Amino acid sequence: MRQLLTLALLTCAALTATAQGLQPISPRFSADPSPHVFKGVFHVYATDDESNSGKYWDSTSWRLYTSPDLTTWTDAGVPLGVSVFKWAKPDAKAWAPEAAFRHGKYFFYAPVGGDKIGVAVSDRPDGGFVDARSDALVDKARDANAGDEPIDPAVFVDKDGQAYLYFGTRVPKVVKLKGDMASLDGPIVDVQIDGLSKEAKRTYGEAPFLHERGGVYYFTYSTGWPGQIRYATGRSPLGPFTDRGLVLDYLKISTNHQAIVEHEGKTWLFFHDNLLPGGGSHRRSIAVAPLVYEADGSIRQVPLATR
Ligand code: FUB
Repeated sequence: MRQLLTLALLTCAALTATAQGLQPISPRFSADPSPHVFKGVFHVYATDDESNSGKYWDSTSWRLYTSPDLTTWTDAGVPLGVSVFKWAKPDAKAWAPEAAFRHGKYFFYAPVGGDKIGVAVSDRPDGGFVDARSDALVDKARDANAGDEPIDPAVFVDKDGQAYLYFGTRVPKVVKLKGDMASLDGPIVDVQIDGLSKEAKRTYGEAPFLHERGGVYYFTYSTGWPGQIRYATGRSPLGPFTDRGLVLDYLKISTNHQAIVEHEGKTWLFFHDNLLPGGGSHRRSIAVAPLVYEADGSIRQVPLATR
């Protein structure tokens, strides 16, 4: 009976999502997508809203979903939890994750407890992660200019091999990473976004993310709670960036968190929304939509109605 009910709910969810032009990638509540293509397979690391209390984002482990084609998705389970980090409290909350592949290793960047970012490493993308250090990579109490809330890490590796870590709530931060991908290389600096209206300037929220196309660096982020996804462009991963406009308007959810991945000449925007039955601000679901560039390199706003 329970299985029948679950099936009915899932069918209902799929229909609802189709009506909105969106399909959640999983029937499991999940958020803050970090999409990557590893060995030709999409890997999406996520905050696990299914295992939180339903009242707050207090899950203590992350979740992984994989797909060969963005249509068929597999729930690959728990790649790691905060328990990997011995310096973290066992009940520290596990928020928006990030991953990277370098030197034959998979790195996982883990915001833990809202005030630290850990880094773990593994030989495979779906598990086996161990702490890459014995302390946090970023620590609000230790590192100058780490900001009020060092969360939402995003890693960008430039063509010259230099890696950058972006993070931060309310003020976006960037810092270079050393070649080991597990140590900071220099000071943490604020990301400068020029050309914002006074109102927009006040509303930088979270979810900083960087990607590059044709020598242009695109900095995307969420404007707050609730959040639009906006973008700015620059000529260096360190900025400054100039505001270019909206990527995604408000959805029916109190947060948003985007990431962009390119594969086989196509670009995809991952984000979260409220698509599943029983969904809400702490029960989010991940969706993906094509991202289209205009001839001048500007991003066409993703056509999802404000809801
Ligand atoms: O999932 C918890 C927090 O909500 C994330 O860190 C933010 O990006 C927001 O989506």
